[in-house]
Amino acid sequence: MTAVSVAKSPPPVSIKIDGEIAIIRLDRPAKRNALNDESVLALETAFRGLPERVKAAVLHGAGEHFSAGLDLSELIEKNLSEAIDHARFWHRAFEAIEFGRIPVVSALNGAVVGGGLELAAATHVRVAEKSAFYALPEGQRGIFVGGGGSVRLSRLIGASRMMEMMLTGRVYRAEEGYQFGFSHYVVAEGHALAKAIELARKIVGNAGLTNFALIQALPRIADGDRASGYLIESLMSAIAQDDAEAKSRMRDFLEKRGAKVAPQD
Ligand code: 1HE
Repeated sequence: MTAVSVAKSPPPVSIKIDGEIAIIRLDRPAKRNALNDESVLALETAFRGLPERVKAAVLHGAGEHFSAGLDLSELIEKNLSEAIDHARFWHRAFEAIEFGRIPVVSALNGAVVGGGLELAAATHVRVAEKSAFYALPEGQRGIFVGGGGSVRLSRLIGASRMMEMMLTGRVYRAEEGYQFGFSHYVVAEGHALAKAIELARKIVGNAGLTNFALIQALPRIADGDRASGYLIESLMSAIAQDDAEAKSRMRDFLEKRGAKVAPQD
């Protein structure tokens, strides 16, 4: 028997932990960070496996593009039931981001398209560089979104704009996308990662219960009926204010030690 040496491809996702912040990078720049099964599983594993001390994460892509979306070389091989499983697998992985333990800030550049846009939509704060562009080429590829886009993007940018993007192949640039809610910031080329890390540092400075309420309670309130929303809000706000951390922060302000609210750059 002859030994066959199999060249192992480098991991599609890398993780760096810097104190309370995890920096997670899509690492297939040669394929424009297209998301194959291995990448999606690695993302899920990365987000689910973060150590307790990590309180926020930053997600970005290696190279000139955040992500070219689904690795099209994989979908072509799937039958009907495999394709359903595939979408459910993406849903599970992206849920680990949107409804995970910690807030996630994404740094976007170049292509943020298809499944890459669906991934960005699962993050809580999005910082785009001027090069970022957004599209849902699924319409042109003869398919539909499968990474939770019909649920998340229809809420983020509106079902009407999502429909228009997919029907016509519209590509939005960073500045336009900013106006429509694709990103919360637009920054100069090469600055998104630093800005995302700066924002993650602010986020970890919040009380833990506030961050919990924002990522777990708020989206459910927004999705639900008003009466349930008011109920959840009253419970959540009572729980948060009862915490020693909240009481000490409020005392700090009243005793002139807390920061005032001021516009920032
Ligand atoms: C890919 C993919 C991909 C690049 N799957 N291999 N997504 C799309 O329809 C977007 C398709 N990609 C593009 O339009 C362009 O590649 C980009 C605008 C993102 C970048 O352009 P460029 O000129 O910088 O790169 P390139 O030369 O097009 O691609 C470089 C390599 O990456 C090349 O492979 P190579 O082996 O020839 O070097 C490309 O084939 C490869 N590549 N994008 C596979 N997407 C859960 S449902 C979600 C459904 C979707 O996401 S559909 C949208 C899919």
